[in-house]
Amino acid sequence: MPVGGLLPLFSSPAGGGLGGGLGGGLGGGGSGGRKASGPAAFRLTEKFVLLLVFSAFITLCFGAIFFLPDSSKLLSGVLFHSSPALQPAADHKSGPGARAEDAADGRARRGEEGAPGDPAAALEDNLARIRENHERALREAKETLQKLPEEIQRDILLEKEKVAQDQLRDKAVFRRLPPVDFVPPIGAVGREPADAAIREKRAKIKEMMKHAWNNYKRYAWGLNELKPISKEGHSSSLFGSIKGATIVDALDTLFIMEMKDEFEEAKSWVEENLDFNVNAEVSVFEVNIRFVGGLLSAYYLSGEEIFRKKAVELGVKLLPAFHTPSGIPWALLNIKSGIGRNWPWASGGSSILAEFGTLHLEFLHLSHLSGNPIFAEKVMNIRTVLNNLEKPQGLYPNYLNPSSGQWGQYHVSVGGLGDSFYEYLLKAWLMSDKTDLEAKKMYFDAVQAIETHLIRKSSRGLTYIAEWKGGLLEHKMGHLTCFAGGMFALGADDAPAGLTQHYLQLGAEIARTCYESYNRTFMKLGPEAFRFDGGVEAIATRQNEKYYILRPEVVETYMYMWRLTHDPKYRKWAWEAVEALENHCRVNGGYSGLRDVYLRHESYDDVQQSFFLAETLKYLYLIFSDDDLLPLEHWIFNTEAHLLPVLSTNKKEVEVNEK
Ligand code: DMJ
Repeated sequence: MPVGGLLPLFSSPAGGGLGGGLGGGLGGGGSGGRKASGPAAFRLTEKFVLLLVFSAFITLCFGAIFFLPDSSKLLSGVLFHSSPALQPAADHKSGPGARAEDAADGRARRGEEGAPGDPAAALEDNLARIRENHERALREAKETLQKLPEEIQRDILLEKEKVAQDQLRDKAVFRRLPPVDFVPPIGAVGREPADAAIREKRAKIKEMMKHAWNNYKRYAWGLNELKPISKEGHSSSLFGSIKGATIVDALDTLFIMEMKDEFEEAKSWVEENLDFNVNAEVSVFEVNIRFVGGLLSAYYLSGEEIFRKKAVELGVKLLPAFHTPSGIPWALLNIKSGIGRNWPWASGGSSILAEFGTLHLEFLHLSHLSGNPIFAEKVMNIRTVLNNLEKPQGLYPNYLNPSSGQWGQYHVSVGGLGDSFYEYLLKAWLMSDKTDLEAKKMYFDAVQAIETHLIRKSSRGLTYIAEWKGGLLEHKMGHLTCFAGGMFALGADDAPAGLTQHYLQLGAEIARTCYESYNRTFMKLGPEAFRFDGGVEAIATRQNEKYYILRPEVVETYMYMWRLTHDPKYRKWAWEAVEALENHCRVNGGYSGLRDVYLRHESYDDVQQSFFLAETLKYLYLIFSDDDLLPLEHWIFNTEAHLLPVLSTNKKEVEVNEK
């Protein structure tokens, strides 16, 4: 039936005027010659009133769709039936004003119901979200209405002032960078090893660094990483549009290997091209450990001002990440707008322990080198929040909500998501010249809880660190977890009474287990994760855990164990790793990760990770160097193996030359 047939009131005898136009138009071509008569014949004024009522009704309907909060979702969900999976990540965006739990909520719904593609679920999902938004808006409006207008105005002014002050303070830090007396580094370059065989091995590792560097320079110069098979640049979203990750990550390795020309060309690139004034959403953790850490390290080794300047400049850019109700920083930050958010997958919109817990060392040095306490204040506040929280069985869960300041999911791990938090507690103690007693206590308390609840021995005697999920153990250990052998050994000297030998032994046992994870593969390189269940020990059982991406943690532990015990087996194991890297990861265009270390033939992932140059090759080089190269009592390695000097007590009064 034509619509015109439903609307006799609007047809006019001549088909002209307003009513005729509308009726004729809607009804199509058939009603033009019909004569209006009887009750349907209205006077002009009546017609006008009716028209007014009708247009008011239409306006109301459209208004509801377009102007109610979240109407865009209503439009896409109701009118266009778009799949939630295809919608923009707006529901995951949790800027300073948004609630982090919204993001997690959205994700949980998707995950549980398998909603993508199911229009009914999508509709329900959208309506629920609209309801939620309405309720929240009402709540907020009610709260605001209870205030006097003067109070509201004052709140707005205060908030504005706070943001402006923060911005000014952040800028001032950079503008007023004070002169600093450069302290010549201790053991920044070492002697040639006396033993010819060791000398040769060390020279081989330097040659590997040259191969990795030259290929990066040739095919990916100025980009973040190299694709050694495709022979082109590789960009990771971790750094947004910040460029040059490999250059900054490699600086200190080039320096200690005395690759002077390469160091100079890297320095020139930093001077001319390293640019942080970009519109980039970055991982605060990754940018801190690689870029801030790499620049600080290059400064402390070379004394070149450009590195201090760039490190502080970048540090300032990261400060808005801390603008959260608890001061626990966001994981992701747009360094132009200063808007932060968390990973959409993180439990309950939480920040991640290993991320916000791995800023401490670099931020203390930023305060040290800028003469401004703001960086140190930010990381000390993280510690305060952590110390005020109840810990389940003395353990630190991996998730902490920055809005509520409360734990998220109870998942504890010394590998991914938790790892470097523990490392930084120990290193904060060591870097403070053993004055930061709070860090020491936190570290040893945490390690004690880890030993009780996570560390186990397999039936054939391999010690491993499992993962803890709300009281249940998953008998899996990640490649990342293997750094812990070195950590236990490094902390052993200061362990509570009588436990020094115990922690050295624990370090050695973890090193052995991780060595086994390498030795039980075809490639003699370790998988991403290995298990101790279903009759296997130190072997990956899941296909998606069989890859190796040039990670350093196992040789990192060998390095500490070698330095602390001089047991020759650590040099032997390290050399086996060198041979495996040469046999399976070296290609014409550099070094590549492997998709499956149990296969007989290499399947390359085609990425030369920047940490291969920053960490893996540096630790290997140190294993075949004398101990006077970067002595452990003077240098702390950040989690990306960048070098930070111990802030010894007589150096604490910043060597600032207030001229
Ligand atoms: C590096 O970026 C750092 O070592 C970090 O702590 C963990 N992941 C990689 C290397 O595996």
